[in-house]
Order: sequence, then structure tokens, then C-alpha cells
Amino acid sequence: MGVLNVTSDSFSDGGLYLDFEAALRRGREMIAEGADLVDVGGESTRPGAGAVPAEEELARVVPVVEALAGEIRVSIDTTKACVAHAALEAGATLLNDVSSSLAAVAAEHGAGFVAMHRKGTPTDMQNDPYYEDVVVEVREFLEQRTAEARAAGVAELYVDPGIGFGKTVRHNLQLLNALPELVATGVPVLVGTSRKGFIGHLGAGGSANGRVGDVPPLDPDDRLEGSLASAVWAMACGAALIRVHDVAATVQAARLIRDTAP
Ligand code: HH2
Repeated sequence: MGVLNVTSDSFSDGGLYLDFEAALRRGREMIAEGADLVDVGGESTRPGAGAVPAEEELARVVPVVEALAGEIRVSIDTTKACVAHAALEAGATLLNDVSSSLAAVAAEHGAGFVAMHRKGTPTDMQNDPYYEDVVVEVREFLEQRTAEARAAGVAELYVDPGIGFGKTVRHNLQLLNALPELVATGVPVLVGTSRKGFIGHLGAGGSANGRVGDVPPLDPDDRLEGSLASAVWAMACGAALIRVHDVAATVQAARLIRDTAP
């Protein structure tokens, strides 16, 4: 799943694809690089991101979805029902909702649905997130959302542990470590680690028990190696979909994993 952020402030590619032509070019580039689908988003969910008004988000994403939907499977990354409706009308067939609240909208359109775990909102989610047991809590949350999505009539469902959404470095690593457990629930798993803060922190030599910011993190553009390592790990654990910025490199790794499978 290639990431296409039609935003001004996304943490790694904000402003690069805000322009329609630039977004279309990047979408087509990811198709050529071997993406299976393109995830179009018009509002950043990075820690501290501000809300984008619905009219603005619609204006950003709908034309891009419409233009790409004839060329590749498109998912829409939104938490707003009106944006989801419009994008699914415009040709998107998967709803990637980091708030996990729009299953009924996906069902209404006969679209697939991604249910992701997050704790808090972009404004507060990285303020000392705490769990008794992050793996149990995330798994139980996703089981509950799975039941709700099924009851709402969603036929194609993915669950996502929500790496970086209200999680410390250690929480992210615990969840990656427990991926086989999540995969074993039988619902296809989506993983999004690409260029995230914990990779910049660990890649710069930060401690697994530390916090992002303890050491100057690697720049988001310098996180390819760590992103690939985590993508390979997720694929080897059986994840069904990997959400990435660096499509060509991840596709090459995916081909290797596929051909390594017994
Ligand atoms: N991560 C981001 C956005 N959407 N969706 C799913 N299902 N899983 C994720 O891990 C996920 C997601 C954040 O990454 P990005 O889109 O690159 O940044 P931003 O939110 O700043 O636009």
C-alpha cells in the first residue's frame, strides 16, 4: 500500500503532493514501482497535527481518488464520514479509518475497511501513553472492532495495531514482536511503520526504553533502512498489507519474502 498524502503537513512528505498534478504523478510513480494499492489521505495524523476542515479535505482527495481509481485500487485514509462517502463514490474501494468508527460507511458502499488501534487523538496521543499490557489491550480492541465491522456488514476487513498512534518506542516494539499473535486471529493484518518516529529514534542509536527526542532522531528521509527492516519483519510475520512511502524498495523486499516462503 503506497502512501499518497495530499497534505501540507504530513510528517515525512507534507507539501510534496498537495498540488493535484504532483499527487497524480506520485500515484502513477507508485503504480509503476509495483504498489498493489494507493492510500490517499488529505489530513495528517502525525502527533500534534491540526484538523483540516471537511471542505478542504474533500477538495484535496476527491479529484486524486477519481483520477487514480481507474488505474489502481485506491483506499481513502480519512476519519470523516463525508469524506469517506465522497471518496468511495469517486472510486475508492477501501476505507482506511484510523479512528475505527466508520465501518457502517464502508459497508454501505460495499467497500473494504481498515480498523486501526489508536489511543487518544493526534493532539494528545504521544503524551505519556500507558498500557497495563499493550499487546492484550490492542488485540482486544481490534477483536471488538472486528465484531462491530462484521455486524455492520463489512465483508473485507483488515486490522492494524496502529504503530505510533499513542505508543512509546517500547510499545511499538512489543506490538511488532506480537504480530504473529495478531495474524493468528485470522483477520488480515495491515502494518504501517514507514519512516515513523521510533525508527528515527532507534536508527540514531536511541534506547528501546527511551523516548523519541532523547537523541536527535534520523531525519524522516533517512529512515529507509529501518522502515524496510520493519516491513520485512511484518511480512515475515504474515502481515497482509504494508503501508509504505518507499514503494520500490519495499516491493523488492516483498518479492524476496514471497519467494522465500516455504
Ligand atoms: N499511519 C499514518 C496514517 N495512516 N493508516 C493506517 N491504517 N496505519 C498507519 O500506521 C497509518 C495510517 C501516518 O503516516 P503518514 O500518512 O505518512 O503521516 P501523516 O499522518 O503525517 O500524514
